[in-house]
Amino acid sequence: MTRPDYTAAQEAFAQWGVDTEAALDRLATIPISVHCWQGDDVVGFEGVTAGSGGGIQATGNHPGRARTPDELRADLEFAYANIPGNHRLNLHASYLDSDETPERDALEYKHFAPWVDWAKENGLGLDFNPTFFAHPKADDNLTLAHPDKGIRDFWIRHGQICREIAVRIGQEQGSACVNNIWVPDGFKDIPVDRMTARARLEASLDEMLAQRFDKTQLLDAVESKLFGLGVEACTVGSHEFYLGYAIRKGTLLCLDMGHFHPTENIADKLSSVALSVDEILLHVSRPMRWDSDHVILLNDDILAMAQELVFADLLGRTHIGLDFFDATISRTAAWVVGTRNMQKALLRALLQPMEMLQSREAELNFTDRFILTEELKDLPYGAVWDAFCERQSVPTGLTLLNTLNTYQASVADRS
Ligand code: RNT
Ligand code: ZN
Repeated sequence: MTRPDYTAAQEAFAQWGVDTEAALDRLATIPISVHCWQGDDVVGFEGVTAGSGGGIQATGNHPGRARTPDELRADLEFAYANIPGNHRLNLHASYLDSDETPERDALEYKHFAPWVDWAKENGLGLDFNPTFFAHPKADDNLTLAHPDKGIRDFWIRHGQICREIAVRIGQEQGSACVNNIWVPDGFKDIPVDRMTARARLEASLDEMLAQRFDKTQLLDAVESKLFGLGVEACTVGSHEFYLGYAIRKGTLLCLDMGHFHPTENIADKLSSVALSVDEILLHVSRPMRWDSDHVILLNDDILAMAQELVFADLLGRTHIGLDFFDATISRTAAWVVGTRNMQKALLRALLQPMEMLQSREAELNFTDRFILTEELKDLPYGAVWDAFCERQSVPTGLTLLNTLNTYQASVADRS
């Protein structure tokens, strides 16, 4: 049954020439790659409890951290059941599901096969990441750029086998698995030879990526960063490094919203980057003063990102992944609300009278653009979102609150 407030909203948007049904249909086709690591504070299942390393850190000790693959999958099933639409899971190599304890350079597809089976059963796509942190061979905060060839070779091998695992996942699921490469490499204090470090990183990446795979099965991405804890002075894989690398080598470029100077507008980068690389990967995140990986809010940064994706027609070649982790609140609530915020932002963008706005700008009628963008903020987006959730049988409002709290209570005795 169509609710009266949706019918009223539909009419309100129709007056602006916006078809809410078309927006809802489009929204339902946009997958979000939900990151596995929000569920357990980036610990993983290698039997290591030393924390994440590499300058990334989940803070807080809220009860309910998933300790096993089964617990993480149960939490994810709950989360996906409360997120409208069909989505993906972004898995890190440290989240293997196996009784074996292989070293990072000895991982095999079989260690991830339970995830693939589960993803198939749940209609989820899978993405993948080699794990270049939280490991003794990464303690110098150098991996692919390490001066020691033995350490570089270890990580090159890890990267190679992760690509083999990812391509197999792509074959199994019948669509491309995005394999994102982020390394923590950098220097705490001012280096005197940045060039050699960057040349090493490039050579290692070249070796890792040398084997060609079918792009319908595997898409490699590279993720830049401005700085991290412990590598304040220099990150080897900077934005310029990877932008150039992605353009020259034909990989995807991953833009993490926490990996730039706090005043930079990440949404502004999309159109520039999209002129030079075919496809983009996003790590949608919320930095607060630094790369703090707060859960994303429905704030201006996210709205701007979604609007650029829609207005620049980039949804077809942008993979939307999330990257946040907060252990001070319910982890499942963080997943659900954060992912829904990305969807809400996309819905708002899809509900804009884009051509009207763009034509005013093309006419240099900035006054109209200003008036219109402000008036559009008052349109009844919430009623359209509610209709989306209702059709997809997921709760909203106080029912959502109760659902999230009930589940959280059911996992709170995990120690
Ligand atoms: C770290 C990067 C990276 C990680 C994940 C766990 O700063 O953002 O993407 O958060 O790989
Ligand atoms: Zn990231």
